[in-house]
Amino acid sequence: MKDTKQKWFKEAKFGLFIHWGLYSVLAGEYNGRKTEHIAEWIMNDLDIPVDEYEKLASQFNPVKFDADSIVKKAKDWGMKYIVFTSKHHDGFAMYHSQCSKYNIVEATPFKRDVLKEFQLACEKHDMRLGLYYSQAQDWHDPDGFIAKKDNSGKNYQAYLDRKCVPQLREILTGYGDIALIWFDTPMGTTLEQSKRLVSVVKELQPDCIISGRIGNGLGDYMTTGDNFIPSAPYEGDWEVPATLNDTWGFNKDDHNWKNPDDVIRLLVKINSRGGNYLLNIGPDSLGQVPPDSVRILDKVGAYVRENSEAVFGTRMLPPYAYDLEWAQFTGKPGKLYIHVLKPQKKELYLPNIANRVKKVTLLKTGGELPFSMVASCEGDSVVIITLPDLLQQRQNYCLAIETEEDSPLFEPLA
Ligand code: FHN
Repeated sequence: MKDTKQKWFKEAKFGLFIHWGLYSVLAGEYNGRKTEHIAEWIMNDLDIPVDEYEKLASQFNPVKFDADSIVKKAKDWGMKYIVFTSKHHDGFAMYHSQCSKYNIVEATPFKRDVLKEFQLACEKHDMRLGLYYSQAQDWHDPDGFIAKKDNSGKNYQAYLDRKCVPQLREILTGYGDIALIWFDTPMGTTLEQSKRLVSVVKELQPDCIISGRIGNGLGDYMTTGDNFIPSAPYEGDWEVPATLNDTWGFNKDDHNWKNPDDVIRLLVKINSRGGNYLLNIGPDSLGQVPPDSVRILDKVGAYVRENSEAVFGTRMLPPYAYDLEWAQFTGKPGKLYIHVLKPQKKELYLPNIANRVKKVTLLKTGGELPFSMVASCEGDSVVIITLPDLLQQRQNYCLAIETEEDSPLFEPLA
């Protein structure tokens, strides 16, 4: 079982992933060819030569970028941490690196250190800042790994010494408190090499936690596959990295946006199984967050704000808890939250709820709802909650069931 020993991560439940880099200039298309894969992989998937891809830097001038407004939005959406791509697989540093000129300050007309701007905005808005760093894949450095290509003849250790470790030191010393380092795609990283990366992180920032994708089982928490939700509750600290459409980096042709109602469901489903939801935005080449991402997250954020008690600090529910079409459940000791996600008629029937219910309220207002307990013919107790007229046929609201402190939230099925 993974344990970050960091209360903030255990209680966070909702974070913002930001994939932003040179690939946003291409937005999924290079020389008339469109990528069919995630847009930040376009260099690899369309075999763009390094010297051609490098030229994108001279076109990257994201004058609409505003770290403050993005962080403020994340705060409004109820997110508790941000993870920003300081360097993705393309090898381009989105901060002022001293050990590679291939960075946003020295190689672009923009010349601004966007990581510094994120740091200051996060400090201002009391938001934790985590950094994605692609430790193994680096398609720019001749010795970095490249997925799906021939990596024989590469001296990965030389790349680690020359670029990866020095850059890690830079991001861990120049940008204030870093809440976590989000390593990704370890590929051929050996156990010894992973251990070295861990020791660099912990030596510089002992409280900084490390994603599961450092490889070799060393992360402080489990990172699931992209958009993958474990089918049952999972003990310990973990996180689901997820997209709002089918790409991480900006793709002008990807309009397969998730429905906000589905995103709310996914959030509380992940929370009820014990995990955090790290949801992505991919700003465009001007630094603008796609309006569809804002539209979806505004709606999700409104739900999270109204029902924050039923999201933050919730604990994993037992495996026999419900997973219903019309409702998802989250809980804390003495409290069970019913997220009603589909319109219901006058009464809610909840079998197998632990039977020492003290009170049922509408979480948003605190208003009490009438309820009764009856024994089903199978012998277990059923809680029946009567919905007031104004809640009937409505969706996306949350009810709180208060039980005796030591009462289990659900009765195991007989
Ligand atoms: O290859 C990356 C991908 O571009 C993206 O960064 C995701 C986020 O989880 N991680 C890798 C694929 O799993």
